[in-house]
Amino acid sequence: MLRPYFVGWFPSADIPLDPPLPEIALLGRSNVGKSSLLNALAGQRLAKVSGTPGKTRALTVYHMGAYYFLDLPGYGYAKAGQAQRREFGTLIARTLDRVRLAGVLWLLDVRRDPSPEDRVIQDLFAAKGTRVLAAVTKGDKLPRGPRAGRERELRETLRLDSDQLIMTSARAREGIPELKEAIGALVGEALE
Ligand SMILES: Nc1nc2c(ncn2[C@@H]2O[C@H](COP(=O)(O)OP(=O)(O)O)[C@@H](O)[C@H]2O)c(=O)[nH]1
Ligand SMILES: [Mg+2]
Repeated sequence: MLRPYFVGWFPSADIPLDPPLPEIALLGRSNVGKSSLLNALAGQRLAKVSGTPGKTRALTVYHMGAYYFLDLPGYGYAKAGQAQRREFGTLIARTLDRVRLAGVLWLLDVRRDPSPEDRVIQDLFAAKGTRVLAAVTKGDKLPRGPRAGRERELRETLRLDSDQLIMTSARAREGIPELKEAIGALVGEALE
């Protein structure tokens, strides 16, 4: 199989991608563990893991073999200004409008309750009719018992189906095969 690779960094969401393949947008609040999960899925260091949030400002595209990841900047960065937030809102909305978008991989930190911004984003998914696959990140930060309870709790508050939410840990490499399978299903549905 082709190794995943970085395609490019784009200032706007209306860029054509060649060859045409199903696309999955990657979205979550900044510092949620997006780069780490992306690297775990790719099996190599594609994205830079950083302790400093708010770095990515545009769309970063990765070729993943059967599909593209469209990596969006993390939202909820406290130091982002009004103009930047507005620009970012437009980038997300336009990305969700892309014709080949199979769905969104939405990342949620295991230790945090969904924020008001998470709710706004979820409303946007509903308004756009975007298929959602939620990955809970940093599962290793909770012992197994509380982790299972947390998983159930998140599924209930966010009204997600059981196959729509997957517990992962990039650090412990847990939930990665399950997540790959769920992404494969989403990509497969887009091709039907
Ligand atoms: N314990 C733990 N920490 C993680 C995990 N994934 C990411 N982190 C940490 O969370 C911080 C942000 O990670 P990063 O992948 O850069 O998140 P991003 O800002 O969403 O791209 C870094 O300090 C990572 O080391 C994980 O699975 N477990
Ligand atoms: Mg990152």
